[in-house]
Amino acid sequence: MDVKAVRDEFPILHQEVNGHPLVYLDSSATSQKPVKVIEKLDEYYRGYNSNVHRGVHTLGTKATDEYEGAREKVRRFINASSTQEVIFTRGTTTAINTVAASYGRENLSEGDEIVITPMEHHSNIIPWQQVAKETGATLKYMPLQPDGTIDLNDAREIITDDTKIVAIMHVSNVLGTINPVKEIAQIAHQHGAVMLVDGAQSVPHMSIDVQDLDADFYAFSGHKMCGPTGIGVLYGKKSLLNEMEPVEYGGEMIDFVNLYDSTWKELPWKFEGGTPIIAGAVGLGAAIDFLTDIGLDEIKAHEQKLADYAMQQMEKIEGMQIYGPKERAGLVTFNLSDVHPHDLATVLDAEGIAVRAGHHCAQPLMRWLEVSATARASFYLYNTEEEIDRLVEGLQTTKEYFGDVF
Ligand code: 7TS
Repeated sequence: MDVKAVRDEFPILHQEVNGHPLVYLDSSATSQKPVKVIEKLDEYYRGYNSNVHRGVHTLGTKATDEYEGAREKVRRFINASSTQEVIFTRGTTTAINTVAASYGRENLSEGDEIVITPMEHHSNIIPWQQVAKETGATLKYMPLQPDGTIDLNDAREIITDDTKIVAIMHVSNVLGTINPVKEIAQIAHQHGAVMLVDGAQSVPHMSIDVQDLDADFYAFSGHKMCGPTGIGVLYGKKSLLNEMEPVEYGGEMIDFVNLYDSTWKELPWKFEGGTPIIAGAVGLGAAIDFLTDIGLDEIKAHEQKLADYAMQQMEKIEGMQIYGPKERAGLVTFNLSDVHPHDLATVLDAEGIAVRAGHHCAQPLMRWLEVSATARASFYLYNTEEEIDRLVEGLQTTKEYFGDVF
């Protein structure tokens, strides 16, 4: 992969921040956008902005073709068997909430169990807490190994015939752990449970085949994969989605509306009430083209190299504590002695280096790690080893600045 050529596609990267060339190491929060995506949004708004599925006028037809064309691109990208299984949502959070509010409410009752892990993002915890409270189901946590991985024996133990839903992240946004979701889905299915995978941190970085994983639901966000904000995807198996009630009611999702009752459109529109996220979907389609042209395997290999290099360099720094397993996705979460991560991120920002600091929307995981917060450097296809060198220099500067805690 020619990283320089890739970087040329991202206008935002070519700027100075606080007098230094920007080093953007916060792609797990949101990725930057290539020219192709920016231009696609521009083309949409300048050329054929119009509502979809409604009129017969030319712009409306073009917008509908582009919107539905983007759905087909998503289908191919994750190897869903049909576009009926691809529902556009606002993001991962909305996708998971949709499953909890629809499938969860309809299929859970007292005595049933939902299994998640302590490493989940809040958006894969709270919807299950809420639906458990509403239905009387019990929320259970699969334990983690000391290095932040899942032992399949623990999965076999905690998933039982009482389990109705297993909801697990594919890649941890904090630890970088790559979870064995295919194997866990198999265990879930042996017990008649359905498996939801939070793919927010996997889809942007590795090739995903939902049929091979045999996930029943798979959720992800466009903005973390070079697409616009405000668009995401809920993949679901047709047999399950067909049985589920919509969560939002209104225009676009109906077939017939009578005074006291109505019927719904077929999949996937049944779950897309209201004017859909047209520009977002069209932009996501362009992001998928961009990522596919480069190749997900190339992207994964590049990030792997960066993560290995970052770990190697960072481990040499005295007072460095890195969290998570050795085998990891392209991110490094850490603390530097007793420097508060927010102070650390502020010093790095003064050097033009953007990292995330805080609890990363994973407070239960912070408690499991016995910290209140951490810093995180996350990598994507446009990052370089030179940028990691800049990070390491920045961390040395931080040490000098807060010398008294070392
Ligand atoms: N699941 C995981 C694993 C995530 O990392 C995130 C966002 C979400 C769900 C929610 O995605 P959204 O697009 O619906 O907001 N993670 C992060 C992060 O690590 N830093 O900022 C957002």
